[in-house]
Amino acid sequence: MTKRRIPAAAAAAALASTALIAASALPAQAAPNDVVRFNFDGISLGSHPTTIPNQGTGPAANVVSENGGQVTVVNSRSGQGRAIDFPDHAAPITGPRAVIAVPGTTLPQVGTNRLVWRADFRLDTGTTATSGSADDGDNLLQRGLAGTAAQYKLQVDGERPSCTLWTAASGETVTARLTSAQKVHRGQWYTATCTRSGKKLTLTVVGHTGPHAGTTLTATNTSSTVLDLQHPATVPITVGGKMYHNTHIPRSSTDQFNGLVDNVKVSIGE
Ligand SMILES: [Ca+2]
Ligand SMILES: [Ca+2]
Repeated sequence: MTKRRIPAAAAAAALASTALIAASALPAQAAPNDVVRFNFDGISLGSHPTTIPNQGTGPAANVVSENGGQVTVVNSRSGQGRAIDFPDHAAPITGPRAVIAVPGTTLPQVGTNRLVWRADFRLDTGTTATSGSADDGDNLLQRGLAGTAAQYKLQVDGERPSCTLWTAASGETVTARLTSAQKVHRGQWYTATCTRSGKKLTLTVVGHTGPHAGTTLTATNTSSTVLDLQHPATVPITVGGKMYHNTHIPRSSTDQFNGLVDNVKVSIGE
């Protein structure tokens, strides 16, 4: 029995290792179903770009600004080239905001297909958003808003990563969220990946630096039906905050992500 158990354990360890790599690495080549892929490499260090090249099949992104906000190209974690630094926390409604937006006009619908959306992130240290301020959320990646036709979202509000799906047609919201005991650490790099497959929603968070380095945290939830995600063409995919439609940031509740972002991907279908 012992001889059988050891290979099984080794195989399980190898599988776990493979899964960790799959969850944390962005493959060098885009897959046909990747509509968004940003690695931000090749953009000049220290620059404030207004457009972002898309290595996926979707269109290039625009940087949309309010109150003079801008994004800055900075060094990513080791081996990951460049990253994007979003505006620092600013509680007032007049604070600078900036969001990366992929126009929705030619984006394919998700429908009931498998959907994967992910990003690497490092939350700023220091000031945290206080409840009720105009900058009290940290939205990483999404298409659509709650209460509109459809939404998929990855956010890190309160240092607790979560994935959310919503459709008006079903009237259902499903969220997979880490527990309060699994909060991520500010100033450290993570990869957060949301996967919707059938009724199942899975969040996987892999730590790269700091106390969570090499640690994988997961959360799952299940919807009552397979949510059929249908977005109006005017709704963009956004990185670093919310937008009402292709040109407008909600100033009162941008949910501006305050920190660094890299290796963004949205993949529709198998
Ligand atoms: Ca990069
Ligand atoms: Ca914020």
